[in-house]
Amino acid sequence: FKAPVFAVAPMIDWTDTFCRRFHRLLSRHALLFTEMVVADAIIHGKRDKLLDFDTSEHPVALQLGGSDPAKLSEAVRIANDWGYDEINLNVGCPSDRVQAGTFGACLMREPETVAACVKAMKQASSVPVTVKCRIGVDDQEPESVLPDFVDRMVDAGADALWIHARKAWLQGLSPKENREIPPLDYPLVYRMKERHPQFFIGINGGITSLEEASRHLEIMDGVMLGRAAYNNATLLTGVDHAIYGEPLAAPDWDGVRDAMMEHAARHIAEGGRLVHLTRHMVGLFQGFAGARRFRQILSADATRPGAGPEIVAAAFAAVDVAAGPVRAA
Ligand code: FMN
Repeated sequence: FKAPVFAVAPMIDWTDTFCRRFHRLLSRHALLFTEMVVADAIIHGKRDKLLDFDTSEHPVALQLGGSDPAKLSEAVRIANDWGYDEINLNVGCPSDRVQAGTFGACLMREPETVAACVKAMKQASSVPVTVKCRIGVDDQEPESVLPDFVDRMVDAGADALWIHARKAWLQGLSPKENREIPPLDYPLVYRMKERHPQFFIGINGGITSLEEASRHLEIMDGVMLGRAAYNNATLLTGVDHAIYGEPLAAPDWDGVRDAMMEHAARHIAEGGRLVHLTRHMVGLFQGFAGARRFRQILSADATRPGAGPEIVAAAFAAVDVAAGPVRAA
């Protein structure tokens, strides 16, 4: 597991295959996470619909939800055939739906269960197994529970840990509030890296720019951006240079447009709708002249029944891409 890694976070309803195809056109190297997929759904549900992705998406990490080692191991065994680059266990998401199955962030209270899950997943997996967690939940004391949690993940053989640097409050806060209200504690996450110099640890939560990301990478092995990467996807066009040291190059916007039109044509031919792809593109070009028109075309014209790939061309044509951003995003 080689540092540095820049990851786009797992986000339910957002980081589906169409979002990831789009993000991949903006960065060749960023690690892209799926939405969380529940182990039971893979075992009993429509596997193709849950697991299919486009080969262009690599490197892509599948995030699983679950707390039963046997089920997680079976889900991993099934998912092996799809060729994901990494399997990740969700120990950070506080949504009600997730709590009902006792998984997600509430597992911060059951580190021995998480360790058993990781061991079982490692045995079943042909690729690295990683964990995404919080620094604690509810009245837990992060200073004491997080070091213990990290130690157990290392002992269990996890290949990496992604830490969302804030607590989750399982009672009283909505999932959205749980991404905003509990304060961020980056220094605590930095100390986990000091404690385990040989173990890959990535940091997540509230990072909004590549400058901030680079600063975290002076200490951490990886940075993971969620909302900023999604809402301001233009940011991803700087990742290959700023994080992976590739030569500085202007984004190939014509290439992005053409590839999205191809993805759209294929998806529509298979019975899908244009909006499944374009809904993820609305936040592109923040700060560019014409961004407003771009947004309007994608949120109105692209949603009409029968809308075709030419709408994508029209949206791009509304933007002065050559001038680049003319005001702060
Ligand atoms: N975290 C998960 O581990 N699994 C999920 O499926 C998941 N779904 C999310 C859906 C949305 C719409 C958002 C905004 C966040 C979600 N998260 C999920 C949390 C993000 O992965 C990330 O930890 C959080 O947004 C903090 O990072 P950020 O400040 O860069 O956005």
